Amino acid sequence: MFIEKFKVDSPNVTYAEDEIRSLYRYETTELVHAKDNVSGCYQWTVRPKTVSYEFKTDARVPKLGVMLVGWGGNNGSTLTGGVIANKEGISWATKDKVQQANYFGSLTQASTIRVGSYNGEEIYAPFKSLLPMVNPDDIVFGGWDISDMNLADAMARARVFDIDLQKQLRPYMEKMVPLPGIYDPDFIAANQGSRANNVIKGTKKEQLQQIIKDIREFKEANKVDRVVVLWTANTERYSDVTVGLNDTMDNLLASVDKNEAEISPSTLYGIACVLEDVPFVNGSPQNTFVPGLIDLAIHRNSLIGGDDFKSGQTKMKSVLVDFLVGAGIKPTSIVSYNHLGNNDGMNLSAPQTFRSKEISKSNVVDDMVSSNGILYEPGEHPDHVVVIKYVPYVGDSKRAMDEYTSEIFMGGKNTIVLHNTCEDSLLAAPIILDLVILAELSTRIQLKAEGEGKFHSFHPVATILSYLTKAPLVPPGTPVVNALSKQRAMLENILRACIGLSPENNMILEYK
Ligand code: NAI
Ligand code: DG6
Repeated sequence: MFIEKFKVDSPNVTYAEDEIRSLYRYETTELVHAKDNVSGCYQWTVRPKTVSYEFKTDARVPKLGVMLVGWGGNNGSTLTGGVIANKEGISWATKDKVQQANYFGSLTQASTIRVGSYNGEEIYAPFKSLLPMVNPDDIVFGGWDISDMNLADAMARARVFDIDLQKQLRPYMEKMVPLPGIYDPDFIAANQGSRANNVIKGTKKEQLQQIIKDIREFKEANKVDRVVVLWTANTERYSDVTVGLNDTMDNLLASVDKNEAEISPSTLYGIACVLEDVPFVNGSPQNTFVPGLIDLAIHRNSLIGGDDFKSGQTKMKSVLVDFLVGAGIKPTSIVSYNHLGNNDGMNLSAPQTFRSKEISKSNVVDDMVSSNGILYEPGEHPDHVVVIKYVPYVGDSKRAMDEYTSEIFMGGKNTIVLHNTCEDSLLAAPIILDLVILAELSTRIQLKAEGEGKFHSFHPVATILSYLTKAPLVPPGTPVVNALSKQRAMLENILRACIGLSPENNMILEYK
């Protein structure tokens, strides 16, 4: 059964107009590896541990402005059009039916959580009913692009939406024109040069100052309370990480002043956001978050998150490999082939930008493999190959083909083959929505563990966004979790904790 909303009735939870508070018992374990006094051998001991936490969530939902870097790209135009269509209640004729706008594919807008059982029935509520969240219909969009094409023409160039929908969206989108962006041909494929007609001139410092000015003016012009910036521009090549250049906050800022060539456009946008205390999320695979930028974000306690939207092939991979390894089956070879014909595919046809994508698509099963020492020797890893080819004809409709070969019982082999065809931007757009909504929400949550005097926000490196990214950015020294079910459980359980609910444990003891 489905319910729209619910309220928690507990002595540990208080709801006020502007704040939700909860007292929460975090049940965890502590591991000890020590010599046993009797046998003299090293042994592992596990001690159950309970830590009391207090959460407080600002319940006042701000008017949110979202500035996309790469606004006029396929993802940017698809997201903008999709939100307008939802807000305006637009429907359009396809060859199959009259289609209504929806937010399918968005965790926050179109998924549910289990609330409990009632009269023998499982009760579910919208994910977004957990805590007060921004309604996507209310988001004001803006942003930058190195191409000056208005959003209506960009939507047509993207060839993602049905033509009847495009016609209805055009009047809303033709007046939307991206601000000039920071263009550095050294960081993206040479084939992108022809669309770069809308660029910020000057030194790196001047470009940085322009981005800061743009954010301030956007905030003022649209009367928004909060801005989130998200990179959905071209994949860049990796930048070199060098001692003295970008390894610390001070060195990075000094390098901007010195106009050092190796400071990438995406890092410049990131610095601008951190300096303005604007959450910044990277939806592409490159190493935007060089150590100096992470250092800066930590010093200023400003949210950063990334990297690279986890939209299709990798999402399947982080489910399938988790299932196989969890079932005691040993994946030994994973071969992932993609072809696509959109501008992203064209940009990725250059070796340096492809390499960024290859890295982020390749490290996505490491945690699952290392979780099973029965199947894998230390350091052993399945062969994992990623191929991406540019095929203009298929446009945004990406083909992803995967072959998983595993060793099963008694030396048997099992090969699973997947073929996925789908508009890439229709997968990415709802993920962008979730990223900005959850990034904003996460800045409204404060917590303190027992013994901590003051409330504090989450660590500025937002691991809470991991479910939505291929290569989750984590604070130094934190384990990376790629398995999709664990990522979702982490996110849902943290939001449940904010309203005093224990993690969903699936035990259903009351029926046993
Ligand atoms: P796109 O190529 O259609 O759009 C990118 C836009 O960024 C272009 O309009 C380009 O002019 C603009 N741009 C390039 N450099 C810029 C800069 N420095 N400043 C401002 N604008 C700049 O690409 P699409 O399909 O929208 O994808 C965007 C990014 O998202 C790509 O990096 C892609 O790899 C990544 N991504 C996409 C996924 C998907 O499913 N669509 C999934 C995972 C990542
Ligand atoms: C080549 O695969 C194009 C890429 O931009 C991907 O479409 C994108 O990274 C999505 O990757 P995945 O693995 O989540 O489907």
